Amino acid sequence: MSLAKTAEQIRNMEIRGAGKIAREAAHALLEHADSLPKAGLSEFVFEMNKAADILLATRPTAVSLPNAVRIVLSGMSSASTEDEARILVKNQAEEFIASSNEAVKRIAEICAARIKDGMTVMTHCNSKAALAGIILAKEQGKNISVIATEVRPWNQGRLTIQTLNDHEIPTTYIVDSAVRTFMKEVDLVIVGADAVTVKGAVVNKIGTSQIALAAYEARKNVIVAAETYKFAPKTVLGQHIEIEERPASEVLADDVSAKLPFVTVRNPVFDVTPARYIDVIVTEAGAVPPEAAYTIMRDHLGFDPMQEKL
Ligand code: RUB
Repeated sequence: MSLAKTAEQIRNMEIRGAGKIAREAAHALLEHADSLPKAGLSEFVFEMNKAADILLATRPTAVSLPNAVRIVLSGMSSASTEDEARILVKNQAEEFIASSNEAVKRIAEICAARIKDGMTVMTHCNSKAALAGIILAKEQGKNISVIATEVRPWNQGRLTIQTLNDHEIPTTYIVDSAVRTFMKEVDLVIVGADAVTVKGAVVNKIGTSQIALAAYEARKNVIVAAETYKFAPKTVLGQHIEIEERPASEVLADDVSAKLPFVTVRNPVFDVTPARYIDVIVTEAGAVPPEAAYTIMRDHLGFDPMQEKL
């Protein structure tokens, strides 16, 4: 598949979920590096940076995307030949994809250890990392059940209940606005992340912060399953995570909106859950308190704020 096609699929959400977006972007860069005709090192670097920009322009919120692009292309311009740069990029892409898949497995083990026999887990949206932990707990023989939300307007909850059903996990499917009503039946909330800021705030699918508030009120723990490449170093430099706002037509059809000239539809697709509502963030490097976000960026993303351009 061409890089432009991958970018299009990320934009239109055929490829979605922060981890998958990162792995597919790495794969697209690998294939792109392979497909470029021999034209010298500087031309190769120019073309790869152009490709990176195309991928980065697709969706603004999931920081896994810029982190993956940076990891895959790092050191490319310091290579001595075009061949060396090409091999470097391809190797780094393969390593990133493999380590991303391994990270999800490790996160699943840690999350599963937190899921005890008899628990009811609430999850929101469709997070591979969060689901991997729930599925593993079931495979370990624990008698668990799940409450999964619908996730308006894209209904990612349908994907989640399909997966849970495939694994024969008893699941209750609820509309997003029923979260607080059902919180008393919940023992643990597990969600994924699109970005974690230096303050330990978690950016995830819209509605996550309401679930976290309801869980806090009911004294239920919220666990975030997030690979280390979901942490956003740019927040150390004072930048904010941009919250993607998608077309109004995803919420209300254009012909309906057209008849309601005084109504404006807003469709932000992520929200921010402050650190105080989160128990732990489970990464492949272990479960850490949200307050440890900076340490994760420094130790696992090789981020040195003194070396970064503002
Ligand atoms: C997906 C979403 C997921 C995170 C984590 O939003 O919010 O919870 O991306 O997913 P969208 P994963 O459907 O808009 O991409 O754990 O699979 O990386």
